[in-house]
Amino acid sequence: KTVKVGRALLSVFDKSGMAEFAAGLSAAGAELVSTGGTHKLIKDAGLPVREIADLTGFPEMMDGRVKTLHPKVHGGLLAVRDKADHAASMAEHDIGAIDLVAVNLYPFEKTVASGANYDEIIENIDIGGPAMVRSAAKNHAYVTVVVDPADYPAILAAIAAGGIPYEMRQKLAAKAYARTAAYDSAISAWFAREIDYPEIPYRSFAGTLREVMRYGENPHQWAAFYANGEDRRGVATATQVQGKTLSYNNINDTDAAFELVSEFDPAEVAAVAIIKHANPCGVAVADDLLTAYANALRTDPVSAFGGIVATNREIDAATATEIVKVFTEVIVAPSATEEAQQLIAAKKNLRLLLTGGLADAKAEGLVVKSVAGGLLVQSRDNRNVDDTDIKVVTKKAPTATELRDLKLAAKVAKHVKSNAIVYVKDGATVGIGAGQMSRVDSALTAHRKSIDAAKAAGVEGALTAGSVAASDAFFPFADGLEALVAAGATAVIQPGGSMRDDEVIAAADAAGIAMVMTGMRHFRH
Ligand code: 93A
Repeated sequence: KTVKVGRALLSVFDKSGMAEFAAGLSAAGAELVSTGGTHKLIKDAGLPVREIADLTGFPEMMDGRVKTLHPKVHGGLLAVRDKADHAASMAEHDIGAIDLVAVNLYPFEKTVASGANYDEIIENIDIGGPAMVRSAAKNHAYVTVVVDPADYPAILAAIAAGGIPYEMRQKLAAKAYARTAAYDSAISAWFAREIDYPEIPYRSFAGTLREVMRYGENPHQWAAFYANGEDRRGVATATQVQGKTLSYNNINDTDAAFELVSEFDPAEVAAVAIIKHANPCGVAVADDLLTAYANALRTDPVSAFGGIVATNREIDAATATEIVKVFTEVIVAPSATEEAQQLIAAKKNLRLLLTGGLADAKAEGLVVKSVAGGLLVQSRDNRNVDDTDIKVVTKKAPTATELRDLKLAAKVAKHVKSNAIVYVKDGATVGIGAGQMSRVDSALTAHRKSIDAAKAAGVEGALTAGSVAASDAFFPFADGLEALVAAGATAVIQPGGSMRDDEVIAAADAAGIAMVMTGMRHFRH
């Protein structure tokens, strides 16, 4: 499976390292064929080398636009050596095999960066180079493709050691396609800027265009929705049964809602999440969906207005009846009964998205975020604490009911923007503090809102009284913990790991509450 190089085709714009590489190939017995400038360099180095025109029987023409675009080149690169009909075609048309291609492309990106004019930039779109690179890379079973001079020494070393191994040719092929992909992306991006057509560059890396939206996060922003081919249930793969077209913000919020309910196994429990601006404003689990919805809604009925509702089980008529009473933008669920769909259909604008199942919460995947001049990429936060990770750190241990609620609070906190504080009581959130710059403020905001929610529910005091609370990250000082205690929390779950963990544990003991640490942080920004 190793390959010896009988013939090498060398055609490089960046000629660094080429004289040495050509000398090494030549010394190993390879016949060298080359294009204009590269040919001159190799010849001047005193090495035997053929001109490409000699191989093709055609002159380089049209200012070099057509020099290697010829069946004698591409046939020599693409032929499957041990296929009889390919071999017959080679013999019939006098096509000789080419075993190695070293190409680097016209400097399109540099030409753009230099401020060159339109015609100069167009002339620097390499056609023959990428064509050879792609042919050679496709036929890596036989052919070695080199697009980076930094790889020359390793290739010469492999040849000296008996031939270029298959694994090395595969890696070089992958690198080659990465180069031609980036090259074409650069061309497309330049074009789009030049002609003011911004949605085009995104097609090349973001996947398949689903739709161009009326606008983005705000009416003056352009926006589009792409499918990335990932086989994941959710807003990108769901069927929209009814309602208006989804907006940019709807899609973002619907995703947050569905990812949250996908954390809960429908065989164990019914779960409902109500989302506003990508943060939950109510989450509950129960034996049935109707109860879960009612309890989720109680957390913050004011914010639920205009929200997104997600469920982890099929929507039944009873739940649909309650959902449509509140102005809701989107409902997303694995499925909905006929009757439920009819009830929802009464609200013409309300979107109903059916996903056919839940998303795999444990699946790997990428999260991409743009920053000025770049992209940040990370793996999804696909983990939750195991029971074995949960360590009681206070004198008091949580009761079984508290522990169940603590685990729910921690799961919800994972889906709340940091700093996140989530109060839970009896399987439902009773206060959610999101996105504050201080953890104390998140604790206080959630408490204050729970006083309003208590009023709306006709309950004395705050809903957080007698609740448990989760924090997405450790408490840097005791004050955050003390705010939870003041809100009425009787047990707390948090990752721990602060320099002042001792002070925080002491404050919990002083207040007589239970606290557990998980060792797992869930920042979300
Ligand atoms: O103008 S091209 O797109 N047409 C071609 O047929 C062709 N073949 C090789 N450019 C072509 N090349 C490019 O020429 C190579 O990709 C390389 O960048 C350059 C090497 O030219 P020279 O050897 O004349 O310096």
